[in-house]
Amino acid sequence: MYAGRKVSVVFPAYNEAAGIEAAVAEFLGSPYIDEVLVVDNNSTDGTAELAARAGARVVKEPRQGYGFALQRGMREAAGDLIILAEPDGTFTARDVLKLLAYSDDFDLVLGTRTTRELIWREANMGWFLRVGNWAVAKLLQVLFGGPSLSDCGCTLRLIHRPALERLIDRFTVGGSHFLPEMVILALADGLRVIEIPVNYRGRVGESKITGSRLRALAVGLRMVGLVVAYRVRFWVRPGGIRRRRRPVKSRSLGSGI
Ligand SMILES: Nc1nc2c(ncn2[C@@H]2O[C@H](COP(=O)(O)OP(=O)(O)OP(=O)(O)O)[C@@H](O)[C@H]2O)c(=O)[nH]1
Ligand SMILES: [Mg+2]
Repeated sequence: MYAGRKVSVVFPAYNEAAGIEAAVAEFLGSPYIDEVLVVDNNSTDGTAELAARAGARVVKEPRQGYGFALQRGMREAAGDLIILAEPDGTFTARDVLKLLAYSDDFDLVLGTRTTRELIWREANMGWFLRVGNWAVAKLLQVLFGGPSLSDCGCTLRLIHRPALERLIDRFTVGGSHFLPEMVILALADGLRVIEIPVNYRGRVGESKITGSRLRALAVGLRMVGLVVAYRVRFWVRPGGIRRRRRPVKSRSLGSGI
């Protein structure tokens, strides 16, 4: 619980047996976190069983894809505050408190992994990924009038449930380029968005998305395509952009929004 609100953590998981137990234990060990929800995305290595044994609630998402897994987790999470993370050891449960602190004033709190001082030596965040993530984030920031953004691909983020309910039926991306869509729709809806630095550690287990430069580049290009396509769509149909910035607080669930 945080400020009287229930906190859920969502882990999308595809063959994460190597790190899932430790990740579930680490996040459940946080005094602020009420549930850890693991979305098992057709794992064949026993991820689901290990997660359940470690104390997570496990749901299965049959549609393969990072975006599908996250969307399923956001639908199933019971919390008033929903935190997306990964069960591969890259994010620390300690940083949850940073997200929570900013949730007092913002509807969507994004982590950024591009702060050099917080990138651990073993982390997969060399110059190519850092600059690539930064460049796509800046494009999104400029085209959608966002706050300062420096990372388009950080799973670690927090959203208030009422804010999520405004967005959840509008997500279209089931693949690895899902994250910017969440930010675009939030900004277009007038939600208050902020980005804060978080730790980024080395990964446990095998990388699925940004392990190879070629795969990372492909995801990055799809993100650019998504950002540009949304911008064009909103130019053609300007009603899609609301300029108001006002908080959507969990407590107002069911009243007023
Ligand atoms: N790529 C991929 N990831 C999935 C899928 N379903 C769930 N995931 C999870 O999504 C998260 C992101 O994938 P990662 O392989 O960690 O990709 P990344 O974070 O960009 O890069 P590294 O952590 O350096 O490997 C992990 O927790 C995966 O287990 C899927 O279908 N494809
Ligand atoms: Mg990862």
